[in-house]
Amino acid sequence: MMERLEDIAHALIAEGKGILAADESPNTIKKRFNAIRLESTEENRRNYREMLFSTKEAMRKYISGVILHDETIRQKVSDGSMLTDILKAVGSLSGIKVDLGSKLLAAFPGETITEGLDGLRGRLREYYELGARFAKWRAVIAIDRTHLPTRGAIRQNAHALARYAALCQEAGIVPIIEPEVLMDGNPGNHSIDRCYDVTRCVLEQVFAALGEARVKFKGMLLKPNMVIDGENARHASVEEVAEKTLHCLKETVPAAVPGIVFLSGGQSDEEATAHLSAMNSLGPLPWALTFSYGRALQAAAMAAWGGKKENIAVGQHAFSHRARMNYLAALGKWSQQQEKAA
Ligand code: 5MM
Repeated sequence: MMERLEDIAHALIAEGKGILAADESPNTIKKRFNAIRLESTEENRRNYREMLFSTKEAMRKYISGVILHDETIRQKVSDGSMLTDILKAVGSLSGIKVDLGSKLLAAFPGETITEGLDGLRGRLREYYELGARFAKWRAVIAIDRTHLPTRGAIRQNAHALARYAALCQEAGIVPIIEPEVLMDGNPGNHSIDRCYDVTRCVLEQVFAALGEARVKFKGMLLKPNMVIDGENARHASVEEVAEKTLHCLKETVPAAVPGIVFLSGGQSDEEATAHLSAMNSLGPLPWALTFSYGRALQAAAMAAWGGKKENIAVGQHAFSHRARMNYLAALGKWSQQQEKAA
């Protein structure tokens, strides 16, 4: 059985494979289901996730692990087995979102702090028993053209990420550290250079806090945003995003970290794939670069499924396609031709 933190981390980033982030909290999944006019009931959430997890080709070949919500890790399918048994059967690792969401940070207007440290040691013990071998904690960093984020908010979020990561490693669970500088945030009109400066400052603070908390870099993964201009001011080319993101990561992320698993953060499906592939084609790199996408892996599949049993196969086909495209991108081998050939 794979129990060393390093082995788990390596399995998550092996040979072009990446992570499916399917840990939407009730609020988030409700918004996604609203778009396909589906009520967010426990049964619909289970059916949706069962549809994804039983996509055999995608799960076996391209997805190394799935980040689950607390509800999902405890959920059973109709024959009484656990949803996580489907993951085990295809050799995919179970991960768990352990943060309790971002809340307004007192004295810092417009900024948030992620909660969930109280009682975390006990929750991690339980999640380990339930089969989780990796976890995720997302810090949300607001960005604008001039004032946000503040150093105070960055440091407080970095501190929380570090305490979370040390507790995970103590429990035998690989922490995914997700400091997300919002790409689709309001007003979303900042330049790519502003995103570079903010991301660099955030990653510097995060790695300083991780070092102080004695987190083992070899037994963790980083889930960052890409360096990109705000959603309402998109000008940068694929090459510029790839170069600036890599430059920023090389300046801040120690080579001992085995892998970087990006979030997609409001990029279109194809943008998220193209950027990842462009970065990997600029190797060799000190760490593996792959994906831990939520929206960019799921959006097409969810729309094709639409909550209907008879659409399960088309939903799975759409999911398999995106998973394969991102697998190719993680190997630096994605192209427009492959996108269209499918
Ligand atoms: C799947 O969404 C995750 C949970 O989000 P909420 O706590 O807001 O419900 C989220 O953390 C996600 O993993 C990251 O934002 C990356 O997902 P994207 O969609 O940006 O790739």
